[in-house]
Amino acid sequence: MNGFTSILESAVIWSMENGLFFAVLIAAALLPMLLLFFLERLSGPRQLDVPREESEAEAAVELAEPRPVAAEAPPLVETLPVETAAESAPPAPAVEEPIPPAAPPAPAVEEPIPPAALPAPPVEAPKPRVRLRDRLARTSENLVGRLGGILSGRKVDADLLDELEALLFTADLGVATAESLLDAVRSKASGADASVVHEVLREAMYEKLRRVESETSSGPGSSDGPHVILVLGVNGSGKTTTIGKLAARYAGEGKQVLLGAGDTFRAAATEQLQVWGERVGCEVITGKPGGDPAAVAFDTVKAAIARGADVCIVDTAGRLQTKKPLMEELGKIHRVLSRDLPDAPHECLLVLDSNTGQNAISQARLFTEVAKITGLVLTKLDGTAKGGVIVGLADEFEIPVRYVGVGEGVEDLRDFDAREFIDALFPERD
Ligand SMILES: Nc1nc2c(ncn2[C@@H]2O[C@H](COP(=O)(O)OP(=O)(O)OP(=O)(O)O)[C@@H](O)[C@H]2O)c(=O)[nH]1
Ligand SMILES: [Mg+2]
Repeated sequence: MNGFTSILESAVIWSMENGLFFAVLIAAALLPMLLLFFLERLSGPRQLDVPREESEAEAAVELAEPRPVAAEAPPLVETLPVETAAESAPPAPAVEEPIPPAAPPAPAVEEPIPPAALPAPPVEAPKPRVRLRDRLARTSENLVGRLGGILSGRKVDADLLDELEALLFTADLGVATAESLLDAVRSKASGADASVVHEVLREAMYEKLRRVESETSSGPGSSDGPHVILVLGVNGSGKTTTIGKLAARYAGEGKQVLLGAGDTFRAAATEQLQVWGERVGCEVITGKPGGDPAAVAFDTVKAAIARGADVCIVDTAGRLQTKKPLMEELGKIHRVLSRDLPDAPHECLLVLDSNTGQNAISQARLFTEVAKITGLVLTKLDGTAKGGVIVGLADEFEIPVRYVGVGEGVEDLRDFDAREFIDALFPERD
């Protein structure tokens, strides 16, 4: 080092003497910098260069992974595992390819799904109205079909009248009605061609049914305040189902409907009505299980007045017409309905299952003793051969038949129309 300094001193003296002082000064300043540079190169490759290359490769793999999903969205089963995708797609071309800006993975998730991509809600297709004739087919066959068998090619004589009597007595019309129809045949068709019997019976039955067609003015709006309907009947006759169908019909007409779960007796009866309430979109007033049904009836009318409802329909527990205390309970329910609304109930519907045949006549007899029945509903006419009972009911009670139930669907409650009913029962021969 001393040698180096003495060389430097002699060089400076020599360069000062020879006018080269400044050139030597610059060279002396550059020399340490050059030394440092070479020392660094000798100690190994620069650390910064390596990670840069690696990070580019990683970036290539990362970008190569999501792109096929975002750009092409292949089915999941065909998606290659990440490693395989990274291996099969070389990193360099993946980086070079421009990433489509419109489909980066994260924003694609956050973007709201356009409405067109949502699954369409199930739309209940409106069911075509089934012909009443098809629904009454079994009753029609039992009554009119059998008639065809005994009438063909004959005259109306004593033998034929005997056979006709047997037929009418087994057609669930009721004894009195069967006799009255037989009288009509005797007086209008004796000695005539038997084909006339068909027409005589058809018109005689129509006359009986025509008298029990209900007034169209007896519905909601015919009095001030809510139109109150009380629904009665034996177990399983179709009360709750009829209430649901009726509520749907009134709601469809734009009326505000309220239901009262007056069947506090049967477990799940309230829930059954609530299901209908949800389906129809109307409120259901409920009570405690085993509670007083009259209290529910009272609360329902009160709520209907308070809400300004157009119609309120009160369900009741099914009861055997032979159980006296249960039948007396109906009288109480009937009375409390009129506490806040003197005219209520505006309708008291007795629901009768057509399958019970002549027992429906016995039910009607006992229910009319404890409640002022204003209308009948004949249910399940679609699955029975005993629908002839409607003629017997019309004949004996002269209570309007408000509706007929011809199926379990919400659209299967029909207004009773005597002409339509007779036409369906006595179809034109094809
Ligand atoms: N086929 C057919 N079934 C009906 C009709 N009306 C009611 N039903 C069915 O009859 C059964 C009994 O009906 P509900 O409405 O529960 O009878 P309910 O009188 O309220 O019975 P309880 O509350 O037990 O007294 C249900 O399965 C209904 O779907 C109808 O017109 N046709
Ligand atoms: Mg019920």
